[in-house]
Amino acid sequence: MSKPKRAITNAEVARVLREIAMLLEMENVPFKPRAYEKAAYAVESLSEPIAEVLEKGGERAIEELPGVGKSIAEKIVTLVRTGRLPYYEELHAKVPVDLTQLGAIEGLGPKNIKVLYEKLGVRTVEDLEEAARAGKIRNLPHFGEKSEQKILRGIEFLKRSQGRFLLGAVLPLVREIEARLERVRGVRRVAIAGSIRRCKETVGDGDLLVVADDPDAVMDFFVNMPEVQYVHGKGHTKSSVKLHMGMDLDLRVVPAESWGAALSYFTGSKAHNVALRRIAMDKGLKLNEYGLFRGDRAIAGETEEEVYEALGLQFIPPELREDTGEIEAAREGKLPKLIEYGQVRGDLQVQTNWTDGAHSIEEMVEAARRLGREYIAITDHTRALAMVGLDAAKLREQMRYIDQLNSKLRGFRILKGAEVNIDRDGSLDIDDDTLAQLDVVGIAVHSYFHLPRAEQTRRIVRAMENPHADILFHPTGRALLKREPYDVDMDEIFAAAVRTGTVLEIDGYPERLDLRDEHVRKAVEAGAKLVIDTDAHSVHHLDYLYFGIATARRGWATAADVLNTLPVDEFLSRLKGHRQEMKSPRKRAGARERRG
Ligand code: DGT
Ligand code: CA
Ligand code: CA
Ligand code: ZN
Repeated sequence: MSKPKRAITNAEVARVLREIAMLLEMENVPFKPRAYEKAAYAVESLSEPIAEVLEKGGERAIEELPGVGKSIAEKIVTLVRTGRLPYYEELHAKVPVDLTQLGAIEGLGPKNIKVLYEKLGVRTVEDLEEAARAGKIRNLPHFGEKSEQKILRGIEFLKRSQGRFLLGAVLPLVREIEARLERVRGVRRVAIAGSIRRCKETVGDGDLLVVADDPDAVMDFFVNMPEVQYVHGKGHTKSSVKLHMGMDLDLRVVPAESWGAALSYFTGSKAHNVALRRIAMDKGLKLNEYGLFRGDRAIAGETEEEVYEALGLQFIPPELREDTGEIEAAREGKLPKLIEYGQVRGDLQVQTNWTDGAHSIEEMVEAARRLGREYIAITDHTRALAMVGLDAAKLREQMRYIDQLNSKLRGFRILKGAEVNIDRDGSLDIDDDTLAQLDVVGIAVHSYFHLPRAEQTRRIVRAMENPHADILFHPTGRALLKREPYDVDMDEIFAAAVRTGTVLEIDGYPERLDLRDEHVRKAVEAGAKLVIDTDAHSVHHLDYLYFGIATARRGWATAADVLNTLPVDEFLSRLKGHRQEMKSPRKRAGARERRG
């Protein structure tokens, strides 16, 4: 069967560009690998399909992408127009291995992949596992028994991650499909259910529900969408498809009078559902996806609210439905009033083209304003990081520049910040005098990820004790589906946060979501304060705030737990006041005098 020709996706183009970067690195080509990586990143960050960008704006539009020069633009054009790229194919022929999969294993860089191929013929992750289990890797130059073990752990992690997708990678598409379904004739209601509605950080498959006058028309529409690669099944009440991006998507048509019961059932989680059903049984009722029944008579089912009410529970927001205490709390009327999606006023981690971001300070400000933010902190990386970081002099130059920009702005504030590296011993890589001039000092681990637990914990706590440190960025350093967090005693971090007044970040970048939901809950219980931000490296990332807030909600956080729900002046005085009070009582008096 021949399939209709399909435009190459942004993810596929990015993948080829990344693999070129890896292949060039294997050959020790200088600079170019980084350029290809940047280009991959730019393509991936596009909000529009690259094929449409090309069609509308021609080759010029491709060249105008941040970090894309003429030569890479030409290659992208070839790839998009023909679906192939001879330049890539020639390079790949020399090391014909599954670069993306092998490269996804932590600690395995392009050069190692090349050695593994040339010495052991490793082409796939399966080959790699076999070689590692046979003890063949420890004998290679630059490898040892330790790296062999590490590779095996990396493979395990990869297997566990397989078949799951980042919420941030799937939500825009599923929402778009939701909107399209709303426009199908006879469709009365549409909702996203399942783990996506609960805002779980990764998603197995997508679940959509509709109420429709003509179910077959919806199903026809659904299985014929251009994103569909394969139809698992098509029926009158349920259809299931596989999308080109790899994820399965289920669509169910439900009766209007069962809408609430079905939405509750298919939102899950399974554990939450089981607990709800038990409560129904205890009341002599029966709960299923069609409604809540006494005998044959439905007593609730049209809305979720009435189902929870009939069960004697407060309404439970989807983000809490994991059976981790929400049902007990709802029964006692003690659910927290969760932070709302519109309540965060400012973004506190934003990178620009002063370092590894794609856009200028002005562009980030403009985009943030358009999204309704009242302030953002510019937090470019400092010195040590990958040669892109700012030193103290450059940071001071950026501060003066921001002062100038601020003097021209009305109703918006740019905060002077930095993402300062924590050195191995817990010291910071920018001097105290410079740090003292910043509005927002974020501190972060970007090196020595593998220190033993006690040492890693001590290192981070020591950095938090620096009187200038305001926020601990991405406290665990995990990369979802990619890299485990570093080994650190989080209870000690929460205690240190309270003791030193250092605020903990919920980084909303979909691959991080760090603190994660469970940690948020513990941090809040410990009495630590939080901020939610995006870690944006491009204007397209600024709406990742949504995922950060979702994580905060999944962690039972209220607006009072999150400092950047405050207007800018109050926010700053809480950030600094809290800190100085805790860290150095004398300093606080001094600051007050200076402020007059
Ligand atoms: P996922 O797709 O792995 O990210 O997680 P979910 O929660 O979306 O799970 P999924 O797609 O298998 O099912 C969607 C919801 O349907 C799930 O959250 C609860 C409900 N559900 C599915 N199967 C069962 C079941 O066997 N028993 C109960 N009580 N509920 C189920
Ligand atoms: Ca699902
Ligand atoms: Ca499903
Ligand atoms: Zn960082």
